[in-house]
Formats: sequence, C-alpha cells, structure tokens
Amino acid sequence: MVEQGYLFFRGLLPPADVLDVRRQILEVLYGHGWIADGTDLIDGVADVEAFARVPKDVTDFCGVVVGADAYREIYHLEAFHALAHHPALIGVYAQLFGGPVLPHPRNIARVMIPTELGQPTPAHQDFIHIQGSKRTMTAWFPLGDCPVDLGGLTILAGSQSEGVLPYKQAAGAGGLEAYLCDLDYPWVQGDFGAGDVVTFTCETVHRALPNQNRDRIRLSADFRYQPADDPVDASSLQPHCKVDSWDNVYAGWCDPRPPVLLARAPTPTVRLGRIDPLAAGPHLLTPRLRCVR
Ligand SMILES: O=C(O)CCC(=O)C(=O)O
Repeated sequence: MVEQGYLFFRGLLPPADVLDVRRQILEVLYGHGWIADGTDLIDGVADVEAFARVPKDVTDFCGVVVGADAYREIYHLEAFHALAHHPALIGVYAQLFGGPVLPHPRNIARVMIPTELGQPTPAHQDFIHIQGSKRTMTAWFPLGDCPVDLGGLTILAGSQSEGVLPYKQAAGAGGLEAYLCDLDYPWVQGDFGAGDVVTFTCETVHRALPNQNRDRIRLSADFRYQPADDPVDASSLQPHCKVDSWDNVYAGWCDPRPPVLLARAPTPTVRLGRIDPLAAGPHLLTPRLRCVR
C-alpha cells in the first residue's frame, strides 16, 4: 500500500452477496425498460436503443448516467448499502487503520450503460472530491464479473506519493481531471471476478476504462472508509448527489438504524470548509502546473 497506493483482494466478498445487489439494480433498470428483451436479467444486457431515447437532461444528472429517478430507486436498496458494512470490508480497514473504522454513508453505485454520451470517469484522486481525512480510502469493486473490456478501473500505481495534483474540468463522473503530464508511473488493471475488491488511498490516481461492449452494462460500487477519529467532510455524510433524504432512503429497511447513524459511531468531527480543486491555492500549486497544456 505504501509503495503502490493500492491493494487488490481476490474473492474478498462472497459472490452471492455481490450478485444479489447486481440483480436488484438490474431489476430497477428492467423497470425502466432498459434491459434487452429475451436476455437473462443477471447478464446485464442493455436495450441501448431504448436507453438512447431517454432525454439528455435526464441522463445528465450528476454524472450517474441513469438519471435521478432510476438512481434514487437504486439508492433505496438496503442490500446495496449493507454491502458497504460487510465484515470483510470493515475488517480490512480496521487492520489498515489499526483502529475503529468510519464507513462513509455516501455510497456510490455506477451503472455504466454503453452510450455515446457517457464518458469514462477521468483520472483523478478521490481526495479532491471527498476531502476530510487524508487517510480516507476507497473500496471499488464490480457488481459481477468485470473483464477489462467492460470498462473497469485502472490505477496509476505509486501516484499517491505525488500528493494532491492540480485539476481541470473534464467530462465523465466527478467532472475533474488531474494533470498528469510529467508523471511516470504505470497504469495497472486486470479482470475482476464477482467478490474481488481493490482499495486505494485518496491520493492514488485512478480512472475508468472505456466500456468496449456494445450493450453490456458495467455495474460497480465505490465505498469509502476512514479512521473513526479523523475529521470528515460534512458532504461525505450526505446521500450521493443528494438524490434523496436519508429518511426516504432507509424507509422500509429491515435494519432500522439509518446509515448515517451506523456511520457515525463513534461520532466524527465534521470538518467545515472545503478546498476548491479548480482554484490552485498554495496547497495545489505544484511545479507540475508548469506543464499544463
Ligand atoms: O467506477 C468509476 O467509473 C469511477 C470510480 C471512482 O472513480 C472511484 O471509485 O473513486
């Protein structure tokens, strides 16, 4: 982790748990008419023509591709949020942090339906979006098997040693891309199976690969964890993209404890004030800015 900025775990999560969330998300997409007729739901084959008819102002919502309504339904899935609290994940971070873990409740589901409009997530460091503690780490994993050509994640191994990089606006989820022009690290990637997980630091540069399939959907989750006693940015305690209120998200769940309360034990210090990633203040103004093209 110290040298490469990431760790990869083969089979960390039970595939059945991962595939259950996959099925539930695909059911949401089926309900919107975006799954190809005559295909097995679990294969995640999109009806790309039906999806192409969805107005752009709908699909533009917050870079989540599927629009606010479908994303809200996905966000209500208890099994999706429960996965972030899986003992196997918490155990990894408890060991890495050497103490209690704060799982951020702002869990993110990626539903990458192949579309001409959708751009892969640009190269970035999570700190720029998450802020709060520099010890925050991300767990990224596909919800199902994800060969490289389905557009998984690639990591710039060792890039965390550069600190926070300068940024520009870009297409794709998050909307910010790091300037990498004089960095000389290898991009690493590989096929993932259901249950495999990669975790990386909040300063490790990563980006999504293009989905080269005509109609297969790449489904994945990204969850964040930090030492429970470190500061946390208030935004990390909100639902992703403020797609709904927590009250609505957890209505009808079997576990009556809202995710915010689950995440808040023990109580974190809420950090006020965020840095602006596009305003290159002293903390961002590195010599690398000289090679901006
Ligand atoms: O899955 C993606 O496309 C982006 C994931 C990502 O950037 C992250 O996990 O921080």
